[in-house]
Amino acid sequence: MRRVITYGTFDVLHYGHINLLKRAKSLGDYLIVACSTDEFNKIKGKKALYPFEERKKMLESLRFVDLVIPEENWEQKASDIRNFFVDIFVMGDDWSGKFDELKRLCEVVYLPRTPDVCSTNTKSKLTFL
Ligand code: C2G
Repeated sequence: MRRVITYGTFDVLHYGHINLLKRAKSLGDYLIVACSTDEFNKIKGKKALYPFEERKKMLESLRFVDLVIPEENWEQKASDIRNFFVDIFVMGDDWSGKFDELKRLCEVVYLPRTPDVCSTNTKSKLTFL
């Protein structure tokens, strides 16, 4: 059982997120998604449109997501990897190199981002519909 983990806000869930999550799952058998809490988003300087509970529910509804846990700080990744016996840590390549210190604990994979879609421009497009 190869266990994969990834982290993010996943606000206004869109096909860029879905592509990332599907590819992350395809690298193993069990996908854990650490979803940024509203409090952590403040630390990240992000204001999500949807609150944590709703973003968590949407992620849990995806058949290729097996578990959603809260991401509460920058520092929890190493303990998450140990506590959940993670084999592969995955992020989009906008984070390329940023988490290489985790290579001492598990495989680290950066996947190409899906071009031309992000929560911010999705929100602005919806505003002008
Ligand atoms: N992503 C993607 N393609 C897009 C948009 C996002 O592949 N068009 C990926 C990002 O690279 C990230 C994941 O989807 O791996 C979640 O993106 P965000 O919700 O924007 O997450 P972020 O704010 O980058 O938070 O500790 C890590 C942080 O919590 C990551």
